[in-house]
Amino acid sequence: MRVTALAGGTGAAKLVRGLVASGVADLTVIVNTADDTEVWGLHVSPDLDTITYALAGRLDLERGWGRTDETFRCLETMAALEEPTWFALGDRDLATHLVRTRALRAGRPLSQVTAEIARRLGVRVGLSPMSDDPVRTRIRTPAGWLSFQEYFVREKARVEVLEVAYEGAADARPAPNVLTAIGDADAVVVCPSNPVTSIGPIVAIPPIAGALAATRATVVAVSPIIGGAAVSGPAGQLMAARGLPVSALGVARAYAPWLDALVLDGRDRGLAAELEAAGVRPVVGDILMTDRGSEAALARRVLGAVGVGRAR
Ligand code: FO1
Repeated sequence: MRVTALAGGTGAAKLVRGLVASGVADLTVIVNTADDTEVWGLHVSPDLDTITYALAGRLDLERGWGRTDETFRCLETMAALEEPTWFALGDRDLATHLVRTRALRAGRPLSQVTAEIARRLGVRVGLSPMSDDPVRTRIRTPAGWLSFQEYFVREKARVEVLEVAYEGAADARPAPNVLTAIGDADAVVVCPSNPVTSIGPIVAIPPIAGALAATRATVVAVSPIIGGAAVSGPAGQLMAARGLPVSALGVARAYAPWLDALVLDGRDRGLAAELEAAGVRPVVGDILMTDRGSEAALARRVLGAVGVGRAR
């Protein structure tokens, strides 16, 4: 089965690992890059790195970002030099950003650089940024506009969110293999990532939304919301800021034009009828991924929903 996944960070990394473990051989992962930022003059692509490290067996599972067996000597030295250190780059992680930044400055597109870094780390899954063009999530707070990392890491998502914008999305071109990967897939899996700041920027690129609506693949999402709250991170606050209910129904509404099926937690089974009424097939089960076994089990449940075909 040909599977294409749309992915943000940690939750996506777990499901993608589950898809690999459950035997999906032809897998392409399209990753959000609207969280990308510049730190100490280096281009950092947090979601691409989280997925790459996870597939390479090098993701620090406790933090959910950065590399295993990490040290922070450079960070300590930057602090001594009175440089900003609120965004923590580890020593091993730094190597990735050095390689990426040098290649980008030499004029190579992010998609090529991403594939090259993944290959060098032993990753065999097709990995692509959503676009080679810069798209950036901006968060409007009472104190003004922030970048996503300023909001999420520096302010610890504790500030009020008034508005979310995807700068550059309307004119961004999908990265070279993105539209084919969606059009030729048997299944498109929307990972349990933040619908507003992880999946939102991907589908804000108009040709990508068009490809999702047109594909013959079944489009299945996994809810990142259980029982009215995000499994992790600020998805609830951001969904509310966008006027979406903080529930599996809100997730379905965010993906409404092209979603066929939504995998939601058993605790939310009461929403199944409303989902069906909205034209989305509910698939109820345990969706919390706490270990490798539950990652693979969720992947199998997602793939099980595919055989049924497109709902629309
Ligand atoms: N998240 C944090 O909460 N604090 C950090 O200092 C931090 C550093 C960091 C460095 C590299 C990287 O690839 C990711 C990093 N993250 C950090 C995670 C990341 O910024 C967010 O989890 C994602 O952008 C959300 O998907």
